[in-house]
Amino acid sequence: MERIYIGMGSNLAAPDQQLRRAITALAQLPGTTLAGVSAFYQSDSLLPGQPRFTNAVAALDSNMAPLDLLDALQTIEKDQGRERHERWGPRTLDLDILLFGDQLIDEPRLKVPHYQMHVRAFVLYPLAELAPTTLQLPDGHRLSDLLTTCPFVGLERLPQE
Ligand code: A4P
Ligand code: MG
Repeated sequence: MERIYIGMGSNLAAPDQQLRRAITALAQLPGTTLAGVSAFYQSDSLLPGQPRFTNAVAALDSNMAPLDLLDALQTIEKDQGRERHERWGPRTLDLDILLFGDQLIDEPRLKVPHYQMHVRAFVLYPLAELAPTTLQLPDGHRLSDLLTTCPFVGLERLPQE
């Protein structure tokens, strides 16, 4: 079993509903338990001219292999109507593997830790709701240090229902 953190994002077609549907799908993955979900956060897109994003992080305990999990995440994205026209285009659902236990993964299809998680408030603050701030990433970064260098700016934590 590995503790896995998944970053979720949507900026099309009722983002909150997209995330809720994705959470249900994650909980149904084989050999996997949903261990927690952060609050939802809104922020402007990093890419100008795109709708605002809703983001959240989910914690999974799973015995799936990393590439099998990536395949499963891409199937969930597809089921929820994601069309890959262009990289970085607006998306109904983006599922990224942020951390996979303490594994460093460097495969053509999969790099873990996720390459941009260190500098993204919409990843780090929801992650900090689920993981201890003493968490050390396999690349040596400590979550508490990343939070210090990445201020909570432009992020709106949505009230939970
Ligand atoms: N891939 C490699 N490593 C991973 C990983 N750890 N998890 C590969 C998931 N996939 C990984 O991803 C492209 C390829 O990355 C996959 O085929 C997989 O083999 P993609 O999801 O098809 O493309 P993408 O999402 O357009 O690219 P990417 O790099 O994930 O986009 P970003 O950098 O995440 O940017 N603003 C706000 N506020 N919130 C957001 O969530 N997201 C983006 C997207 C821009 N601005 C944003 C947000
Ligand atoms: Mg992605």
